[in-house]
Amino acid sequence: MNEAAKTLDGWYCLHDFRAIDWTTWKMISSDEREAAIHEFLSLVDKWNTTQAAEQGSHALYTIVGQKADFMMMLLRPTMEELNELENEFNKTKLAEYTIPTFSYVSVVELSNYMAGDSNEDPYQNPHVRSRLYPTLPQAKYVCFYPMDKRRQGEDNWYMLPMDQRRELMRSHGLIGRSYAGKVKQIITGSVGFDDYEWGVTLFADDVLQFKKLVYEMRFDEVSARYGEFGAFYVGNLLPESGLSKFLHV
Ligand code: 76R
Repeated sequence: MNEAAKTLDGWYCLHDFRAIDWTTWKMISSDEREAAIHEFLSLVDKWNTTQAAEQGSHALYTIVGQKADFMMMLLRPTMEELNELENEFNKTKLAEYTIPTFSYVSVVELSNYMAGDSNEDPYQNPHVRSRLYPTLPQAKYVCFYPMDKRRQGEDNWYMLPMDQRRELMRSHGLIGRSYAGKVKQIITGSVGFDDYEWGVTLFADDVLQFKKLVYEMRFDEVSARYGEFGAFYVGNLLPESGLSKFLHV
């Protein structure tokens, strides 16, 4: 019997990480820099219009550490639109001074481990819709990492029967819920899209809550036995009003 968890899939998601080539950015005139910032702000303005029409969402964060300088997280109804967005950015003046360091392609995902029995169409449920098509919060901090569920010897998530996975996910969900109001998580599925199976994006106003939550989950069987993790990125909210300062040299 095929016991794959059923998923509900929402907006497509691109996490686009860039470093800034500060050396060449400093070499151009301040007028050119102003024009590049202005052009980028007009692009963000277009994203704001899309977001206000609930046809997508976006978030900008500066990244701490050498893995990147900033991240654009973009959500759109189709893969084509995501692709257009990244190309549009790549054609801007600012992009000439950025170096792509990492990207992640996925789709907002809810799985049915915790779902109750119901005959209603989940895609019509307003609560489900708000999670599949979320407006990203303007939280002060973001944490992103890709992850897999292990498939190794005795520890093979994909060989476990549905009932057992559901039980394990219940305990996972309980830990998660104890962070309600402190950490908001968006799970995006990326099997067939990118190198890991999921992207985990966490938002919080207290950055320490990321460490506490991820640490606590490490002791839970789902993560302790079955979790495999990629690189972690942590960053600070980059509001539009802060862009000029961030790019000021
Ligand atoms: O969707 C739900 O809220 C129901 C319960 C739930 C599911 C099905 C849930 C709750 N998660 C689910 C699925 Mn989760 N989650 C992670 C990580 O660092 C680690 O150890 C793991 C990374 C965190 C921090 C986290 C947080 N979750 C998943 C899946 C898909 C699994 C699959 O399909 O096999 C992954 C990969 C994953 C990973 N999870 C929660 C949280 C939090 C904070 C919650 C509570 C959400 C809430 O109740 O509001």
